Amino acid sequence: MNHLAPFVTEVDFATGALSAPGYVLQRRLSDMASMYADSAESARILAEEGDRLIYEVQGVELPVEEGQIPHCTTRISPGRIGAEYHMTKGHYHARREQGEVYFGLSGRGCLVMQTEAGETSVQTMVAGSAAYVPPFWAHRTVNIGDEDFVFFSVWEARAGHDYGTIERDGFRKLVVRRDGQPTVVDNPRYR
Ligand code: PAN
Ligand code: ZN
Repeated sequence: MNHLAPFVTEVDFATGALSAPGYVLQRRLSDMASMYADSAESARILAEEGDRLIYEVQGVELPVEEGQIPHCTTRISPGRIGAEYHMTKGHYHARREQGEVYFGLSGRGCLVMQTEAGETSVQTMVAGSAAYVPPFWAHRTVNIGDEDFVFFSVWEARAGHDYGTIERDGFRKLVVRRDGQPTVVDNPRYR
């Protein structure tokens, strides 16, 4: 096991910027166009408006081994693709028995979760919300506000990310704007 020296990272709550990010990752519409229910609207935006930034992740780089605790920020820009709010891709942990903690830093979002057994949960997060993603729950975040939604995540290094299951099946629940309000609806395309 690597013996690391302690360190502190300063976090800008409004933007999620880290003082010394080990990595910065950007997800644009083209990286996830097929994940939105309104794929025709994804295609129209890409053709007419360009490849908009949906979210950015900034994290510390740690060895992938037992006992290491990676942490990062995620900033989701405000906006919608059709009725569906900007969101992360979402994933199960490759090691399903690994949970995670999210902490809201600014803005307003939803944490959409589900299990392979068919349970679903959609929780609202604001600045100061500490949300627990238990083992076995896939998780996706959605920006339901008019400003950036920013949160901090902490997980175990060996959890790993299984994106393929969600890319194939989607989430059972979507968060869409209906009558001007964020509304949770069934995903008509689920599996
Ligand atoms: C988070 C997510 C981050 C980006 O740190 O990785 O919010 O979402 P996607 O990974 O779904 O693109 C986390 O859950 N880590 O395990
Ligand atoms: Zn995760």
